[in-house]
Amino acid sequence: MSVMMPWLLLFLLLVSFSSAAPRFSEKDICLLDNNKLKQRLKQLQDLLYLYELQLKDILENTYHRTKSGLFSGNRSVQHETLLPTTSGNLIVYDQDCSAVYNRKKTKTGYYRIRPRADQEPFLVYCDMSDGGGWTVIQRRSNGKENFNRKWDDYKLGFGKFQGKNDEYWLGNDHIHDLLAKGETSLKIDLMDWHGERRYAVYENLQLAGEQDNYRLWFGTYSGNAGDALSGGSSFEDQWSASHRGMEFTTSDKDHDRFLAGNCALENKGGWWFNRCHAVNLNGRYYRTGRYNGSHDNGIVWSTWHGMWYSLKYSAMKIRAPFFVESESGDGENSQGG
Ligand SMILES: [Ca+2]
Repeated sequence: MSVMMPWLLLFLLLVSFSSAAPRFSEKDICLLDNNKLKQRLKQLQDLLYLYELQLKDILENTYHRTKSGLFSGNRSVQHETLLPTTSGNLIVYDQDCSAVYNRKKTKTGYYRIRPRADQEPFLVYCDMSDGGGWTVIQRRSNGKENFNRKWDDYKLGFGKFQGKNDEYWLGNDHIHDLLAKGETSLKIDLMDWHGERRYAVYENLQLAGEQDNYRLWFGTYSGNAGDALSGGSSFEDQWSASHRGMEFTTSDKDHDRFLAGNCALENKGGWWFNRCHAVNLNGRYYRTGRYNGSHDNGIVWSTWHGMWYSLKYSAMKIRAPFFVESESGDGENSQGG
């Protein structure tokens, strides 16, 4: 009997397996494999695109060429030029809000950060809720700030940096420097005029330098606001409205794909316009949700409320992906007023 028992067990195991196995037909397995391959292909295409952008950036961006060390034989000389030139300034600034958070400064508010040692520090709003460590690069909340501005304003940043509801654009140069630190996720918090909230997360946000007109790149979407940055659900929408790979356009510098005009002029703010958009968080601030006009120029997130609804609140915030533990937070809890 003692020899028979293991065989009996094995037999029972085999029977239970064989009865469970037919749940997946060969066709199902094929479909699963096919889906996995498609996902992998998409990831590889995204990567290829990213590397092409980076290569373009390296080849065209003289800053990289002179300072990266990749193209320089003498690394020690390059290193010396990046050291502080004055010994009097002993204040060490954090590179971003994650660094602030990691130093146990976990109160939401304004902090001075310095992503690049060779540039001056600047104020930014650190959202320490929602997991903490978020650097806020854009906020709309009350319509007090004029976002219909030109290239240099969007390049350097504008708005107020005092109250928790103050509206601002951090500046394309600052955003570019922050993103150059490494892989970064973008989270966008949205609220409509009924107080309902939605969010969108994009992995691997990238912004080229000014030489490439701050061209935008981003990876996989997750969230409950819909993947509007990719242009919407139909291929036609994506072709004309996706913001992936678009350059930044303002009323005075047109880099959009709309040949007959300037999307920033029509839509009252600088953005990564295509021809023209499915998202425009820098549009005109309407004090009601639904709006009319000759152009769909409100604060738009098309996959949630469509093109003719202007949101009450938006905040764009960035953080290293390893910080992202939960995507279910309702984000910034500020109210428009
Ligand atoms: Ca144009």
